[in-house]
Amino acid sequence: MRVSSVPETGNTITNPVIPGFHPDPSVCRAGDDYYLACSSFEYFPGVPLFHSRDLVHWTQIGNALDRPSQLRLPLDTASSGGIYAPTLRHHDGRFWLIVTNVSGDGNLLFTATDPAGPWSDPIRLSGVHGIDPDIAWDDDGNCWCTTAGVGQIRIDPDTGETLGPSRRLWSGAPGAKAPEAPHLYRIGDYWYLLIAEGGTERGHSVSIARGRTPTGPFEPCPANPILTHRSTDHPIQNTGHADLVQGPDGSWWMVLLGVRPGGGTPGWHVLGRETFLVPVDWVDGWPVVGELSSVMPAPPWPLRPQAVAAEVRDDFDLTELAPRWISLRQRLPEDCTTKERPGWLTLRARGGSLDDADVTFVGRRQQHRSCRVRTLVDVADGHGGLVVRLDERHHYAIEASSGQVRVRARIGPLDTVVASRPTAPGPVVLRVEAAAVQAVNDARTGPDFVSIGIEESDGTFVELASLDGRYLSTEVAGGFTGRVFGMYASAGSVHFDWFDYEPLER
Ligand code: 6LW
Repeated sequence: MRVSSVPETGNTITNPVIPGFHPDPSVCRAGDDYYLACSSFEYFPGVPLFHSRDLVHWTQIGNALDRPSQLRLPLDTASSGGIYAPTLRHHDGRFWLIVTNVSGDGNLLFTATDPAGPWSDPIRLSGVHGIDPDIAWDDDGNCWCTTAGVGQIRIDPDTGETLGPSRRLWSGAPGAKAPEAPHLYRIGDYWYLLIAEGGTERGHSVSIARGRTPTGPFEPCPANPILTHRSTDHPIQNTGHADLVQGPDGSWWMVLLGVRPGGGTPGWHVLGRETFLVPVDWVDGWPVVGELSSVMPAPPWPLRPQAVAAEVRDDFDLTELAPRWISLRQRLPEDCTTKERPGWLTLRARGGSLDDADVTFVGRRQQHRSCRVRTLVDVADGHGGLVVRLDERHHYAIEASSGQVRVRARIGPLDTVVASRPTAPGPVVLRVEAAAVQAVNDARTGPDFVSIGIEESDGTFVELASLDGRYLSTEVAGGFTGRVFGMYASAGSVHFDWFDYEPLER
């Protein structure tokens, strides 16, 4: 069975264009092709990269940082540490990716001739301070690196050397917190400095300033913020961290992050920050952002759905894992392999449990508010199972060991075995299902329920627990990531024959 990654209805498209934990989008165009990169935090491989021909349908073509020489995430990398906020650009025949590894290596620059990889080893930018680096070139060949704050320094992109002092450029609205996510562009007669401000929570917003040179001075747009959903009851919230791009017809568009809170008050979002698309007009030399909604008019060019849509089932028949699969901090080939038992994914425990940084884990992002995940696990040689996790301190898991399964909920300092049940000898199908709450009759209603259980040999679902999903939300757990469903090993070796991810909505 195949599912389309982005739904369309008639002449409309739906947002988010990249659902699930895909924040801080940065987009660039190379001829007829578009590429987009996102933050990845404590996960390895890092910086998921997407390709599109129409800005609407995006296919993951890889992860830019897929070798330990590019991405060092030591075991003390905190959840929501690691890789923040890339900028992706196409310049001078090459792709350039600049990111911050907040867990040690600081600002790093990578290049590639093909964005699907391989990407270079990092060029370290030890003289560039601050997160959210942007990279832009002026007509004289100067390369400007602009960071949150908002500050700017000239760099040599081939060596990573800084050239001259760092200068403060513009910090958005007086008193607004967290001016960040700068992107600098030459558009027409002006240089535009796009930023996010107000923090990445409900106050998030996008503002812009312009100047005659890449170094300013910058004049703020009188209509700032040019996009925010703060203080509204809009279903898409926390809108900010944007990047601009031209469509195939020369019209302007913005990609940005937003969240979809569910339930009553204060609203809980469980999928992390997602990537949305919105049209942009220009009036008097300033961008005017169109209405951002979950269903909006399709762009005027032909839509180009990608041939490869997300498969429901991964059978682990290939020697390499598909790019959607992510691990925690590192992926040691000897602990995670499809070669030991062909057609199965074998995970070997390193000793840690789901509460620990070094758990052997392979997962994929939850991308739909309602969805079903199933996996067939063989625990003849160990213990392990299926988890939906936000971080080490917030997860619900069903763990199999010889002859039994146990459902465990970890919510902050609380850790409870919610249910357990004997199982028949042999492999067992574990199942976790998220069901979004449709109607909120009480302000205290959570965003979804997470149902956890096993399947009998005839496919009948035996629910062992149904847990309130709010405890696996960003509003409860904090941080910058979203839910990930994963397989893990907590003792010995655990074998997974297949893993299904099935959207139960749109
Ligand atoms: C990122 C910052 C932000 O560096 O959140 O929403 C931080 N914006 O720009 C982590 O994603």
